[in-house]
Amino acid sequence: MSDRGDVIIVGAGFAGMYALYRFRGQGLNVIVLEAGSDVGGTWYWNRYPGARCDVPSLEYSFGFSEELEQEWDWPEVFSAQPDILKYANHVAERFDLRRDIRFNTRVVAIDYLEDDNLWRATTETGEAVEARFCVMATGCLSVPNKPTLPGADDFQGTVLHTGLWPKEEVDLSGKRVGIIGTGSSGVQAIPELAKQAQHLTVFQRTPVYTVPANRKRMRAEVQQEFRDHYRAIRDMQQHNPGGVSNFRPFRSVQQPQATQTVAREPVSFQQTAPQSAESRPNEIMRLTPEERTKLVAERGLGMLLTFRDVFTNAEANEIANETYREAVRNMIDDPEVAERLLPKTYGIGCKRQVLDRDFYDTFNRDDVTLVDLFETPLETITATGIQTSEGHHDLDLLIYATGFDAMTGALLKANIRGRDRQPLSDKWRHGPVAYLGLQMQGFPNLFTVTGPGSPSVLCNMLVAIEQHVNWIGECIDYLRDQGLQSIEPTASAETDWVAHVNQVAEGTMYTTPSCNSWYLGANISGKPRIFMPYVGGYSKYRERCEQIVANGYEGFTLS
Ligand code: N01
Repeated sequence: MSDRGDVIIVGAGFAGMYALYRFRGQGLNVIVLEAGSDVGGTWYWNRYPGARCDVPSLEYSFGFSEELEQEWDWPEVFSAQPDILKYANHVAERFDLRRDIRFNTRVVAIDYLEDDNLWRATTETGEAVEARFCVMATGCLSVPNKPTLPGADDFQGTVLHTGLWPKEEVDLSGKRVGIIGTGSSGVQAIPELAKQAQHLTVFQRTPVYTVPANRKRMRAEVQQEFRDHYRAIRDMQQHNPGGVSNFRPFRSVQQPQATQTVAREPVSFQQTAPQSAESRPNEIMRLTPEERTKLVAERGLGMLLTFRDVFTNAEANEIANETYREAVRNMIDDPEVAERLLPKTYGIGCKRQVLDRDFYDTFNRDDVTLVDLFETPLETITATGIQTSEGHHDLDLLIYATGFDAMTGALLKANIRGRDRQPLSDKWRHGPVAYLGLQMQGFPNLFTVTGPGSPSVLCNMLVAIEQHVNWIGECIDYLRDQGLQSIEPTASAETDWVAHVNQVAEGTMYTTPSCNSWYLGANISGKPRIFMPYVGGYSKYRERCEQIVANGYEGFTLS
């Protein structure tokens, strides 16, 4: 006997939480299934030391409740994981969300019951839940990637993954710690691990471009100014390609230039365009080598991201890359270590921008060793550490900071079967095919929040989530009002959208042949190489979604 609701939501991260709140408010009976023991999604699982967000917290927050906006205090400009998880918990309590969430409930299959036009979700304990609608709120970076390395099972020490970090305190004192991976997770964790461990060995494959993160405490005046302008700020987010307002407090900032530490210029991934034409020429090509070096020395590596041509012109990009490398050489005491840390095989802008706190300084510590896995490849993991071609590294604890099966991983892992029992894995064998990143043909009434082909990870996630959930909520209301039973895209709308997603990504730094990023699925062996998020910009995308609705759900079949 199955439980029956109107909507099944899979996942209780920010997407699932807002979807529950929104759909419940529409009078729907909602059942949320969550594998973790509590809310928070990515912020529930990624508890590794140093984890924090790369979008300012006043913007990376829900906009659906004015009361919530007014009552929540953020301690830092870019919050750390514990503070974001506190916020998620607060939202769950404030809106009494937990009563409709089944925790510790992992979904292992999702089947379309064609005769009844229902979706059935089956959990690993055999429990089944049925509903007319199914909303996958499973996140873009929620399935950790743990590469199969030779000898991995032999290791006798503790093994951890940054994306599955334990809730209990991990005591690193007196321990020899190894970490594999230098993406965003590794770069954030490394300085913190180095402070706690007896010795840290970093196993690096591809070096990273990373710029200093904003590390400012939140000032009450700035927070108040945001609160006073929140409606306008939310509106500005809707008109920005990255879903951020870039609102600059003016009342609360008395002497902006004089009070800032210029070498620690705040940089978020959306800030890739110059702020002011006079102070920052928007073409790096127009600066002399001396001017470039001076700019970076005085104002930090993040300045390289403010030149527009760095992202549009290969020559300008290489100038920025070389300026970056020169700056890193100056930061690292040991020239051999410096050389290993320099990215040389791809350019700035190909991957998700990494932000750090003291990443390079960490490699000047005596208790930190950098191992270059290209120079001295990993031969095997042993009972006591890692054997490379150059020697054995003794370890008590090994951390994988090896990323995620991004965008499609969680959807495919859920074993979704649509009409005629077609598995989603079959439909997506050459890469994800979806209309607007919201729905797939052959999977009626199943929606994906921030699915492949939508701005998702290239946008402030909270803004992207709210837009998708609102769209789905309105769609369900529309179907009910019209006495309709189902919605799904037409095959041609879906194909055209995928072609458009590919076309806008073409010619950008994201898709250059030298670029191997998780955006392209290049971090997972055998995954089709397709640029998965929509790079055309959030505001344009939102307008398109609205237009499609205004045109009577253009490209969808309603029945
Ligand atoms: O994962 P990654 P991540 N042997 O895929 C290495 C978000 N996030 O978890 O490049 C050795 O970027 C791999 O090396 P290579 C953010 O969107 C955000 O760090 O494949 N090494 C690479 O160095 C981010 O982009 C925040 O050669 C292996 C690393 O592991 C996304 O999550 C913080 C290997 C993986 O880097 C993913 O970041 C954290 C192998 N077999 C995460 N396999 C913030 O908000 C992989 N690697 C700031």
